[in-house]
Parts: sequence; C-alpha cells; structure tokens
Amino acid sequence: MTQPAPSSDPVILSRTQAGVRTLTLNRPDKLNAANDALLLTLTAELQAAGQDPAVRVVVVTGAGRGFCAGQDLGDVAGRDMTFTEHLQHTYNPLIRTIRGLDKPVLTAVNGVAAGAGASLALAGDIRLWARSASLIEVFSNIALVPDSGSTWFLPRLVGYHRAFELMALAEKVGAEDALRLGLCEHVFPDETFGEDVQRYAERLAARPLHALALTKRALQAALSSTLDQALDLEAELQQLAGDHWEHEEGVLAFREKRAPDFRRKG
Ligand code: LHQ
Repeated sequence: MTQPAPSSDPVILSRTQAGVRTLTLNRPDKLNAANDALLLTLTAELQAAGQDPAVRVVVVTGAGRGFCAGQDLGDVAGRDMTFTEHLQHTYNPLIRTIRGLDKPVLTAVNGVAAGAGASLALAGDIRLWARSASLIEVFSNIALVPDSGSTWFLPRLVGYHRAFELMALAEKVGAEDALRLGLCEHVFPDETFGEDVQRYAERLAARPLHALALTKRALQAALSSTLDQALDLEAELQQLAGDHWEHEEGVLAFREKRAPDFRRKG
C-alpha cells in the first residue's frame, strides 16, 4: 500500500479529562480530510481508549472549522489499492471499532462533515453538533457510492426516500435540520461548544458503564433482529447486568436515598 507522508503534526490529538478521552482529527487546513495515517491512528486510539480503565467515554471531534471532509482527495492518486481494499483497510475497521467499543463514543461535530466524514459523524452513539456544523452526503458529487456506513445509518434515521434524496443531490444539512431529522441529539452554540461537549460527556461518564455497554450491544443487535431474538438477548444480557456490582450499587443507593456512585471500582 501507499504509505502516508510523514508529518511533524500528530494527525490525532488525544486528551483525557475526568474520564473523557477526546480524540481530535488534526488536519485543519484540509477540513480534517482523512488520509490513511489519520484513519489508522484514530482506529488505534479508539481501541486503546476501549482498553484504558481511566477512560469512560470517548469524544471524536475535529480541529479548526471542519469536522471531517471525508477522504483526502489529494491522497488517492497513484494508490496501489482498489477502492474495496482501501475501504476494508481503513474506513470499515474505524466504523466497526466505534460501533463495537464497550464505551459510549460521542461524535462532536464542530463543522462540516462530508463524505466518509458524514458517515463518521453519524456513527457516534450520541451526536452533538455545533450550531454552524453541517453534513453533506457529498459522494455523488464525485460519482461515488456513499460508504463507511452512510447507506446503513442514513435510511434508518430518515427513511429510504429522504436518504436517497440527500445522497443524490448532495445537499448541505444544517444543524437545525439535522436535529429535526434525527441526525444529531443536541445542538450547542459555537462559542461554548467545547465546554458543552465536555460537560455532556462527563454526565455520561458518571452513568453505569457496564450496563451501558450491554445496552449498546443489545440496541445494535436489535437493529437487525426479530422481536423474539431481541427478547432472548435482553434476557441474557439482563443476567450479566444484574450480576454486576453496578446493579447492587444502584439498588443500594436507591434504598439509601442517595446518588449512586458508578465510578468506584467494583
Ligand atoms: C480537501 C477536502 C478533501 C482534500 C476540503 N480532500 N482537501 C473512500 C474511499 C476511497 C476513495 C474515495 O472516497 C472515500 C470516501 C469519501 O469520503 S468520498 C468524498 C470525499 N470528500 C469530498 O468529496 C469533499 C470535498 N470537499 C468539499 O466538497 C468541500 O471542501 C466542503 C463542502 C467539505 C467544504 O467546503 P468549503 O467550506 O467551501 O471549504 P473549501 O472547499 O474551501 O475547503 C477548504 C480547504 O480544504 C481547501 O483547501 P485550500 O488549500 O484550497 O484552502 C480544500 O481543497 C480542502 N479540502 N475537502 N476531501
């Protein structure tokens, strides 16, 4: 494969505060367009966050005025990989890692999310947008098929017809419309976006993480299962939750009329 050119600036910035690991895509002069180094590093950082007991919630965001402009179009010429190999090597493991991580992943969409960057924005368990953020299923502008999960996420969020229209016309969706369409859960002012995202993530970090990991697993399985299968999986996962110290702590805190402490070690 073509190796990315070495650069002195890290393509992903990592910071941990109060159990929240923030991973920032850091190619701001290109609206954080993705090259292999960015995608492979982001995937590795997510996997490391999944293994790190100090991390309870992961936030993925972008530096500068963009979230992610999708594939770096300057980086595709002369590539000795097919499109299929490229996706299987870089984008698909990234999206699978986010969806498979046993911790909540928030996408904090600070600016434009285009192409595979839009897919990345949609892949978060919870999507927080700045007021000036936008999403474009831009693929058809360069006569490509939406990838990195967009064909899976978008029709589930907005239905087949609206998804097809957004993909066919590559129209920009602003934050208000994104909220209305269910492409994001919250919109925060640009001026306070970083603080608002951190505050939200810390709220989530205080929740029972083992139970949330099981909930993430159950919801994702349910998206492609029958009701019968969902009922069976719920019964199986409820046993794992019920046997965990978090459940004991939750019930005890309820009886003692105090807030549960899910951050303590079991
Ligand atoms: C960029 C990019 C970019 C490089 C902005 N690359 N430089 C998977 C596997 C295999 C192959 C192909 O693709 C995929 C998946 C995909 O993601 S396909 C889709 C690829 N992405 C695009 O087609 C988006 C292209 N960019 C745009 O349409 C616009 O830049 C958007 C709408 C994102 C933002 O527009 P503006 O806010 O007007 O910003 P701008 O266009 O002025 O961009 C700012 C700079 O960023 C500019 O550089 P310059 O040196 O002129 O200031 C752009 O060239 C650069 N940039 N996107 N994807």
